[in-house]
Amino acid sequence: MPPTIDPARLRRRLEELAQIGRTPEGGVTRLSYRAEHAAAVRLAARWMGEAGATPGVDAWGNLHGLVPGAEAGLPPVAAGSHLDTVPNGGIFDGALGVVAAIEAAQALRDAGAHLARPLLLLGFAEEEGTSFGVGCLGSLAVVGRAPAPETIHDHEGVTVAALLRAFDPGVARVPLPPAMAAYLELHIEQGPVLASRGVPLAAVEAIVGIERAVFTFRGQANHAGTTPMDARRDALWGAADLVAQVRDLARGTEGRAVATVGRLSVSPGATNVVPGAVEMTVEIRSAEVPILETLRAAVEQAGRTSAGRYELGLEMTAWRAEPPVPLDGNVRASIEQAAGDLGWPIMTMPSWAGHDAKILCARAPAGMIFVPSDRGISHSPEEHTSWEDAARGAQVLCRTIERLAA
Ligand code: HGY
Ligand code: MN
Ligand code: MN
Repeated sequence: MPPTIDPARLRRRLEELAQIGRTPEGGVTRLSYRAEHAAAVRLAARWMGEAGATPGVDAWGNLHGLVPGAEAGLPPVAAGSHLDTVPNGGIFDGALGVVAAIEAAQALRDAGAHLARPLLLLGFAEEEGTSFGVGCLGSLAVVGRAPAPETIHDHEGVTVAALLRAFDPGVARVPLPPAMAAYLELHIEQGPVLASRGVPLAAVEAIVGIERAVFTFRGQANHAGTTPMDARRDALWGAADLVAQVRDLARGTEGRAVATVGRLSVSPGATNVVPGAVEMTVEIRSAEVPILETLRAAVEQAGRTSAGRYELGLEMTAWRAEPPVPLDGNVRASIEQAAGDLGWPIMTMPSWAGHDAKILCARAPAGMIFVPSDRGISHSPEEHTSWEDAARGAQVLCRTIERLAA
């Protein structure tokens, strides 16, 4: 019997994991290093044990589990994704890749598959960048690129170092094994392509570049009634102009870039006070470096123009830039062959979402498998992938691992 994943167990586990951090709207909020994350790590570690892996948590809260290989001294094939979510996110983003990797390990063991290589199961912390403004923090730590934990903090000023000291999921503290022969990640597409084309699978060819900066406009808080319109230095006027400029500049690239102002905070934030300061995030994404460079410069210029128009101060943080990354051609070929072995159609496409796989490329040949997102929705309680599509992705992951680890 070829290794066959158990769709019912996959669904049952994803639904159980989805209860951790459940929101009233039916979404999930699982922020790294808080209680929900510790509970998710504990649960996934138990499942890893049931699949024959020895679980551990590294110094950055990354969960890992090693299944021994038949031959000594070979670096493992790694498979997983992230356990954190955006606020009120969906139940598949990240979680599917972690649970499917565990499911694949269990199917391979139950079928007595002969894997020469060990299998390393992974559940990264802090991929979303929600809490500390650094995306893929857990996987950056694995490849030695994380900022020092005492230098990054959440919006209440609590440092990652302090949160890590208090983070105790009840799993042995063990460093991650250093080497990997390959890294595989099953993930929902989070966009509309597969669903609209009726294709059940994709092998990802590249992951877009993502650049983020914070713009702060400073004007003068003042009385909303007694301050004439021509005597105001309203910080929100500058920010509002920049929001529109960011939209128009990205639209002007005709699909070659996207840009988002995802967080904007007005202070003092009272109905009867002219805004004195506005802090807003700007994020741009493209698969093409020249586009990113041109867009970054144009956004900065738009910010300066808006600030000058309304006599505002403007502070811009340095852009935190992750360049576009091609994924490994051989790993992608193994994914396509695995889908072929199983008789399923598969296409190739870029990822407009960032993923831990982009970071792991620095450590090992990396590949990603996408399954469809219904209506292309993600980072929302409405995020949904059919259980049949989820199981199909897990089966292709299992077959790909078998190919790479045999
Ligand atoms: O933002 C992203 O692209 C990913 O979902 N963290
Ligand atoms: Mn994700
Ligand atoms: Mn996400």
